[in-house]
Amino acid sequence: LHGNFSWDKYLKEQGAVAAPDECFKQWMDEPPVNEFSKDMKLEACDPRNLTSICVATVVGLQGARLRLRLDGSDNKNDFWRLVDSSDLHPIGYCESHGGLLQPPLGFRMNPSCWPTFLHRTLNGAKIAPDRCFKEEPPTPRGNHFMVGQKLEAVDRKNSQLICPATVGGVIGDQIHVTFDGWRGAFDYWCRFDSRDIFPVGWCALTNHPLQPPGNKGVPTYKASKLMKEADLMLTCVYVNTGCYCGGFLNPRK
Ligand code: MLY
Repeated sequence: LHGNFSWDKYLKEQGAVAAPDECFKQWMDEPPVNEFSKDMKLEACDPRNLTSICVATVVGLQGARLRLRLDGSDNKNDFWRLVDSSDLHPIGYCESHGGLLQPPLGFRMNPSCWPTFLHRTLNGAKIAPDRCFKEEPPTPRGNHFMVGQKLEAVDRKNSQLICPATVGGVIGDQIHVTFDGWRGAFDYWCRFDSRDIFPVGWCALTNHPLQPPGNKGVPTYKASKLMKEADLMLTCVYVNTGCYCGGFLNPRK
């Protein structure tokens, strides 16, 4: 149970089934524990420039996810990663693999300031210990999703949110994630092994908030009843023929 939303009740109401756990990359039997804490620093791939590894700071935590901000970047490009994401590494990873830490895309300062900035940002910082980083789960062998199955999915336009969703389509390695109760503006296609989709119950299991379904799109029972009433109302429009009605209404009809 999550706030007022219960998957059990909802699945029954909808006559729908949850996509089986085995469809997902994410573990259900042993969800990763979030051992990070706020202000810890780590290395992360720059989501806007995937070949760069940058210094990141944990600015928020929710369930098994971290809200990250790249050091030297602004606060408008925060992003979320699971603690078992392969995009995350302890400080020192890049250097020990022969790489150099890069300034983030949109570095606020002159590029020539980067070495000094890097030195200062790490000096005396709270460094995330190795034990915080969890192994990435194995990838299922193929795409076993089926149209109509329910899941929990990250709203990529509001990536702090995880919401009830339905598989709207399956093509090759891709599934169409459609958000329950929303008209389609948030829907997206992703690979079956995406880190943005989770089995029903994942949020409850990892103590992450789950949004309730929206109230748009496919009308609920109550909404369709109201719409029928509105239709009936439209069949009896009383016109005061003494008034000027404007160009759309003929008072003589
Ligand atoms: N304020 C935004 C939030 C929409 C969230 C939709 N997700 C949950 C699918 C809006 O109403 O557009």
